[in-house]
Amino acid sequence: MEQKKWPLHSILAIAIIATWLKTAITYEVSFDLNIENIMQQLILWINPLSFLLIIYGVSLFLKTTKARNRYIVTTSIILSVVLYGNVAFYRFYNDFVTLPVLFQTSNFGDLGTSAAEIVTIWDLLYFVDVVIIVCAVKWLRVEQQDGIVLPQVRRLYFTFATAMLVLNLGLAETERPQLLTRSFDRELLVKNIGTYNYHLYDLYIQSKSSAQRALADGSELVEVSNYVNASKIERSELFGEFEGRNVIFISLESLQSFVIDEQMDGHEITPFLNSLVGRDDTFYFNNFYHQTGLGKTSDSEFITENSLFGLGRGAVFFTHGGNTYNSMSEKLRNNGYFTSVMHANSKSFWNRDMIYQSFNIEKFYDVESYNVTDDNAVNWGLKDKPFFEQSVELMKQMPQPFATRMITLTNHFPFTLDVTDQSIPEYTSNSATLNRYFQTVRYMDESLELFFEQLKETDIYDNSIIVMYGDHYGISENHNKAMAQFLNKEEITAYDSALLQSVPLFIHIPGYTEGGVMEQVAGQVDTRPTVLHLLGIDTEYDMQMGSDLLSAEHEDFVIFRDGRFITDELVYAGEVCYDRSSGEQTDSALCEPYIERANMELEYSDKLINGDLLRFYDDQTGQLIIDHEAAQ
Ligand code: GP9
Ligand code: MN
Repeated sequence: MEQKKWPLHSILAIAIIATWLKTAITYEVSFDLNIENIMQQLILWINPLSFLLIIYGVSLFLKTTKARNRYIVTTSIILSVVLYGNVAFYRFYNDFVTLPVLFQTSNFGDLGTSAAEIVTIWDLLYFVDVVIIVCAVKWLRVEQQDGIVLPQVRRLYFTFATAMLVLNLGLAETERPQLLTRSFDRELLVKNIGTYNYHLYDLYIQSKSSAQRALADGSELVEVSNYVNASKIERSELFGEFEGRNVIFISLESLQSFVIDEQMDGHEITPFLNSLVGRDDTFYFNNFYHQTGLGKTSDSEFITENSLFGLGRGAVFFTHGGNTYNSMSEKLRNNGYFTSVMHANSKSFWNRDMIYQSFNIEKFYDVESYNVTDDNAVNWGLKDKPFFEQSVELMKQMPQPFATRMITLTNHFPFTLDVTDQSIPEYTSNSATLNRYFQTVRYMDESLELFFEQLKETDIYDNSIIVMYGDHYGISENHNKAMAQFLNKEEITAYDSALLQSVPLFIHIPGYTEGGVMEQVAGQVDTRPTVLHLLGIDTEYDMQMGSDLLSAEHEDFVIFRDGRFITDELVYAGEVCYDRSSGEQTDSALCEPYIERANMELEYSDKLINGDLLRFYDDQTGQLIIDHEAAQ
């Protein structure tokens, strides 16, 4: 009796389902993805599907059943290898592989020796779909139809596949707005678009930057270098005054200046920081601005490290993590400092683990270095108080002099806090975000006070400089109405918004007696030369955009990443030139020369990064390395 045959394209359907299920199960058992709600779970389950429909669907363009089956089997093998590669890599590094890492073979040195520990016989299960597909091809009796697949069938098929892709991206966008433009975390990407799509995305990002890099050569550096040299100013009189001191940078999450020395419904918001304002041992800069873009905290780190701007699109930490940089940490390291970053988050967030290698930072105290429990964590992770407490213990172990950057976390959107940690009530406005913000700011302020106290109990405090700065805005323009209410204004205009980008900068120098409130108009690019000079480290050959804030020649001019700027007399925002003191629109000719300079500076900074031009530069001698080979 003639056995009933399976319908046409059964092999395709089996392949899609088998690989889909295998991938979904792999997500569950092999990666630690922190799924927080049903929506995320749903996205995780559907995200392999759109990709698999498309990649296996290519078989529909082949003319014979044999060719189609061969293509499907080959594809399933390749996909299994990719997925398994990820699983093995994840076991070792707790991270997802990126193309640059794949080609940075030195990374795998450690991997080779412990390969035996990583691989087990059970890993063959990662290829189970291949086995199923091969068996189906071999033994299943499927309707055969050679020749081209009907265009209508193909059209229907790919319409469905595209719909799945759009559904996936749409859901991901609601769950994580700006996922692809900000590209902040590999884990989030994998969670939302899946491993396979993630690799395609990574491929796209990398090929774009490699192309720009490949086309660049040292001669492009000449123009940038001329500009940088022409902008150099004399260093401050305090140059070298604090040589040999440790330097502790503290990145104050989402802290804006508008809360400093202010009250909310009669409650002081930042009592501890306020106590430093105007003190002899502290420079407090009240006219200092963040210059970050989409890369938020990571941009602030980038700017502080390199005195260059982040990029206009995406996070430079992610897109150019493998570039050559002459970072501040590297400079400090060359001057005998032990360099580190302390931040209780996963190391791959913002691609930090990778770019810190490019910055030549010796040690990254990431979440693994901290004891995080349900009790001492809130919102994004370890609360600031235990973070500082544990960090002091780690600091005691550091060789001195050291330079470290501590990155706080509690005052992060959505600004949630345990009731027991709330020292002041919520504000009352139409923005729950702003209402809570004051409470988490206050918590951060208290944690800083605690940190200072604990540090004073060690020998570190007296021998350090503590530099604290707000990393970027915390309250976006979506909360303008509530902000206007808090600031007692009718409305928040483009002019106000620009000035609201001010973040505090404190340079606290125990034992110093001539500090005070500083009104220089400045930005995060200026931090590096200022601090290096205090420590007696020269910046003559630094290819960077900042200038010493304490120098008499410092110019009152700060450029934002989006082209806005502020001087002591002007504010340029929303393509309007404002008189700074009145807030009224003024003659645009006054802004013209600054607009030009702002654009030029941003463009030069972009050029350096996109072309990876610092590989053509010797920062010890200020010489350009035009010889290509030398710069590879
Ligand atoms: C994450 C922390 C916050 O590790 O630095 O990043 P953000 O969202 O502020 O850029
Ligand atoms: Mn931040």
